[in-house]
Amino acid sequence: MAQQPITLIGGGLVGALLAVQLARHGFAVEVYEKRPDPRRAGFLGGRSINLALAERGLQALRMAGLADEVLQRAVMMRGRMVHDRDGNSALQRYGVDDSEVIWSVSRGALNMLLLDAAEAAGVRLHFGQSLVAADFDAQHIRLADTDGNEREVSTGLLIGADGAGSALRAAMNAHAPLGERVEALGHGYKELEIPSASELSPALRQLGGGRDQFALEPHALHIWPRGGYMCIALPNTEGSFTVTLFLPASGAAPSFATLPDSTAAAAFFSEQFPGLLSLLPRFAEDYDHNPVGTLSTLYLDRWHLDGRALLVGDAAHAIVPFHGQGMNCGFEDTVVLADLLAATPGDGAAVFAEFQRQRQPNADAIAQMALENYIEMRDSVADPHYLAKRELGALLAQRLPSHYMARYRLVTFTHVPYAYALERGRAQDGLLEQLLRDVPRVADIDLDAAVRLFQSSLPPLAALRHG
Ligand code: FAD
Ligand code: 8R5
Repeated sequence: MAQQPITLIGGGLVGALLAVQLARHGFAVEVYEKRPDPRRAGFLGGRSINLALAERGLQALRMAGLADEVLQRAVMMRGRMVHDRDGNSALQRYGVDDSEVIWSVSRGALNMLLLDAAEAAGVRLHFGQSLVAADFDAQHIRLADTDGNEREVSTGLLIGADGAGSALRAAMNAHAPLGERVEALGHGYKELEIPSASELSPALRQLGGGRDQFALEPHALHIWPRGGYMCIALPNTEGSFTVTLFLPASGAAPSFATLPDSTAAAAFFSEQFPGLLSLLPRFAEDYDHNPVGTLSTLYLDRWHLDGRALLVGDAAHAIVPFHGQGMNCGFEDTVVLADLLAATPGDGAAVFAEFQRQRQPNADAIAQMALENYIEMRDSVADPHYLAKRELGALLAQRLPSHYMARYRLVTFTHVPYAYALERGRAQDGLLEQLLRDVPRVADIDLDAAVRLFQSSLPPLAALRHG
């Protein structure tokens, strides 16, 4: 098989999974990863950072034969647990039943599993090798090792999976402008940790029993919506939770600018998140040591340089985190790209152009929906009109599943293109608004008439594939 070898920059989540898929298709793949091998040097002792894995990402893992192994270490999240100011909480299910759930997975563990799979598939991994420059005409890249020593290697087809701050993107952009636009959200985030219940309260350990391992309901994504900002928490397998505070970066209080240290932040938390604060014994250390992360959306006019180099994952389309789809979207990229390359291995230019043609409208759509979901999470989840729409939607989903599926479910539990979910969601939302404008209380709505309205206004839903 005389296929052109492939040079992948970045062995993160997308790079490692793409490497597995390409190697399985018979390509020779080299991966250059900036950081040391996490399986040796380690995520051990570091903070546990988790991500929500949904159907799109799961499907890509399934196709690589890795889904079961990943799910074994994942924590099921059935819905959002919304915590109000008075300390009450209520679960809003994400789907109709336990077949529609998302999964909390450890980034470190997932990355290591993918690297193992890549190596087993014959991929050659090079760690501590950071891309610093690329010569696209001569087909060379320049790499720096962890001591700063540089060397040049010749490349095959170049693919950049080196994340939101992509060095390959910078090199491509210097060669021929990609039309890069970065839109900062203006909000940042900070991570905090809720230890497992047994660590939180040694007394609980004495009582024994696995159920008390978690300080909060483990099978949920927790949200403390507060209007202009919020906290969330995702469960870890060991019984701890990773909490993330999302807040404006600057401007009037509260913002990260007005809460520069844990003293100011503790006063703020005791006012806005008192129940949560009591679960954060290391609040001061976490707040003072963990950096404020930035959030932005990346748009490019071009994802590739003819047939010579292509960007995938966050390097091509970094988005804000509020739909929990960054990794899921990147994993979906890997399946599309590996299939296109396998079908036309000799024509990089055609494959890269076709990849962008297929994926960019969908990347733009999930970028938009992720921005919208921030408003929904921090604000609308507690809004009566929003809850009425949700309730009416749930009734329609039961009565007319051929014509109504909530946008969140289309994004999270199906494989329909993101652009379709965005468009369909708009149309459905317009009809729900229309129904509730005439009859504001869901209980008073004539469901038969609602069903007829949806049937006459919208085509049946596109073929819906569930996992
Ligand atoms: P990355 O995972 O960032 O990997 C890039 C890799 O390239 C890294 O290993 C890096 O070391 C390497 N690299 C960088 N520069 C160079 C260089 N010059 N040379 C060589 N290698 C280089 N998505 C979800 O779907 N669900 C979630 O719940 C979710 N939660 C998130 C939580 C956090 C805290 C963050 C930050 C993101 C979250 N995301 C989530 C988004 C998700 O992490 C990204 O979309 C995903 O990791 C993108 O994968 P990637 O491989 O493109 O980039
Ligand atoms: N990313 C997520 C959702 C949607 C939840 C819902 C939201 C943390 C930096 Cl903010 C966020 C979701 O609509 O009820 N699913 O998965 C993951 C999220 O944030 C991740 C953990 C995150 C970047 C910090």
